[in-house]
Amino acid sequence: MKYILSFIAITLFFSGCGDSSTEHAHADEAGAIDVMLPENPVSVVDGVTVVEMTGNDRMKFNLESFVVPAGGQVRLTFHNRGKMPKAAMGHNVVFLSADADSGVFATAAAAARDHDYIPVGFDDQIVAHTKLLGPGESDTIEFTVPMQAGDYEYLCSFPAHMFAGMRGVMKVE
Ligand SMILES: [Cu+2]
Repeated sequence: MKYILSFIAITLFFSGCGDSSTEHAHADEAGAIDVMLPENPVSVVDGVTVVEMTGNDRMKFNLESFVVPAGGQVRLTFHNRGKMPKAAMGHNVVFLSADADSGVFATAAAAARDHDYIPVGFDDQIVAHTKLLGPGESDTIEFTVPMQAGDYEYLCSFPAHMFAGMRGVMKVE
């Protein structure tokens, strides 16, 4: 009986942690950095949409989507919260044009190691991108949102990361 009870307790413990594998459940991994992050990763300051994006060793962005006005200005800071070396777990954020095929792009990017996984010849499919970041690094970019409303995919172009879920959608309205 004692054994069964502890089994139930363990099951409850794990199911409790399960799906909430968001930032707070793993705050111990990130330490002080989490404390510095604003509660809302998207805000509007003087008409500019300010986005605080993070990536981690589990190949997750903190944002699956966000909304921006067509033709507006975005200031995005991307921070790699991971600890693994850049060569094994580098991250970037690449915003694609509305008509780009993210699967084709990611496949080409995977072969572009000498260009930090930004494939040559795809400039017309890229709205903006950050640098490829190693652990603890940050990069801030500013870009103008396209005038055309629609869904613009973003992804990490490090090999296999998009397919592992490191992707999202910028919704232009
Ligand atoms: Cu990545």
